Amino acid sequence: MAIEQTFSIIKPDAVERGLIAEILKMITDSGLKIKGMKMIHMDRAKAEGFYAVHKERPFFGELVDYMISGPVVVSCLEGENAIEAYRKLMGATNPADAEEGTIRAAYGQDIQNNSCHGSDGPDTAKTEVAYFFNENELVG
Ligand code: YYY
Ligand code: MG
Repeated sequence: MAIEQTFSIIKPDAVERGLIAEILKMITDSGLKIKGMKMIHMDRAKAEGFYAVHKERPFFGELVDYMISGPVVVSCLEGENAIEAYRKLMGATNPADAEEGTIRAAYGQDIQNNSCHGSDGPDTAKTEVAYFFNENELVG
């Protein structure tokens, strides 16, 4: 299996409730390695660019408002099959549908306040890592 990188966000609802450490522990316990990490507070343009793929969806405006409502922790994760492995660890988009043992089952509040983001494929992983990190910030 290939060593991959993926992109993760610990979203505002989780940061606000003091869950950074708990979520990072689930990530590192799963075997994923943190290559780069920082806490940021996105402005509207940054969040709109990040979620541009959803801009025609009815929830886009609220999603962007939420993503800029507070700080987030962005990271680049690395490991075997990292993209799929991290999607599995996060669980379903709607926490109500997320399997036990996943981040969203443990901490997600509703479909919007679902605590985490993870890239959905190799192309988006590359784009998303590069959208938030310079090469020299991937120090892990
Ligand atoms: O990749 P993932 O985060 O699991 O879901 P997406 O379908 O890419 O949607 C991105 C983001 O948008 C989701 O995490 C919450 C929000 N969202 C929403 O607020 N309402 C929906 N009906 C669908 C998604
Ligand atoms: Mg997605």
